[in-house]
Amino acid sequence: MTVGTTEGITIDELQLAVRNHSMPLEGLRYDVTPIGMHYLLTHFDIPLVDAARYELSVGGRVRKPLRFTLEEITAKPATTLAVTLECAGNGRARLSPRPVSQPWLGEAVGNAEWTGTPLASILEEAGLLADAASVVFTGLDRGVQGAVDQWYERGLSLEDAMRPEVLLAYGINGVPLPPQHGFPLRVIVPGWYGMTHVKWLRSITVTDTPFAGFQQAVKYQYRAAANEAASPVTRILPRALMVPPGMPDYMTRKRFVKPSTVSIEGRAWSGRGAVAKVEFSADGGATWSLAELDRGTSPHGWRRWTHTWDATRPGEYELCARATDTAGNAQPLEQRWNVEGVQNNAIQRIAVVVGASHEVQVPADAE
Ligand SMILES: Nc1nc2c(c(=O)[nH]1)N[C@H]1C(S)=C(S)[C@@H](COP(=O)(O)O)O[C@H]1N2
Ligand SMILES: [Mo]
Repeated sequence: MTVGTTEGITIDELQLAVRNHSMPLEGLRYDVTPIGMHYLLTHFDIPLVDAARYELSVGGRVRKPLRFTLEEITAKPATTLAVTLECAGNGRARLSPRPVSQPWLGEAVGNAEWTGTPLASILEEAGLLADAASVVFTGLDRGVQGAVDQWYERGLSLEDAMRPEVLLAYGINGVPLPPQHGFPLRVIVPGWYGMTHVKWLRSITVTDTPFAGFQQAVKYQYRAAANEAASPVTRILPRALMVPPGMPDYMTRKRFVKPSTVSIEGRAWSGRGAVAKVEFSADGGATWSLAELDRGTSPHGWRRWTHTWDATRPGEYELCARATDTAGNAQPLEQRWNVEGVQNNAIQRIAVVVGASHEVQVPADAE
């Protein structure tokens, strides 16, 4: 099995990267991420679903197996929640050797407003049997991964599935889900990494044993080395990102800033507790100062942070941000390598040149 490469991005990885996109960092300026800017990750193909013929089935260890049309789901009590979604593989492409999969840099995130009906009430309607222990969500998309022919499936323990914030969502930012985000129905599990939020939901199956399918027991496992013990990927580790200041170089995205006092802004989140603090560094993480943190608009969504950077002295800088959550998790300065390249929440680093505008070297081939 290929676990990593130190070579340039392959055509296979590029193929994944152009199908699945991250959020441009300037998207951090919006409290609610515009739909087209929200990151996207689809393992196989986006299925074509006819809403008029769509049905969700609920079965397994329940008293009364049920089927719902989309109309029946949308007629149920609705909740709207702002939720930060992040792919577990965010940051993967910065590891060396690079685990071969979707080559994210650090921007596989978005904070959308999801509308749906609580999953718990659907499970209660079906009636859980005494031995119900786990809930399996199956998508309408099928493919081969790790030589296994599979429908995209993930499970949750019954306890996690019954949490009141877990939704069967049919809306994003006030409109029906677009095809790429799971039309007509998906799972939203606030606080958990992206793989949990099953799109194009076809069925919910209650089981008496934990789910052990490919995307659960084989993938989304944190392993420091191929032969080491695995621990499952679950909730999102803290991360802060900033909007890169000034203007970018087209190819390198290095920033150019005039000597001035610069307002820095960004967002921070954690699925393991509230964000407790965000720190800012202009010297590559050698010294830190506390940023100002907004209250945020949702317990499950990111929070805006700001900092005033004294960039009056010309020179080269490396800007960093670091989030710490109320559970005491802080972002590491360096990436921790692991087989799948998951849970990489090392601090963001942005190279900035501060110079008088006539000193700023804008590449001649800028398009
Ligand atoms: N059915 C299905 N659901 C899925 C996936 C998938 O490939 N198929 N990808 C998962 C992964 S790994 C992520 S990170 C999120 C991405 O959600 P988004 O594309 O709406 O941002 O969807 C999850 N749900
Ligand atoms: Mo993901």
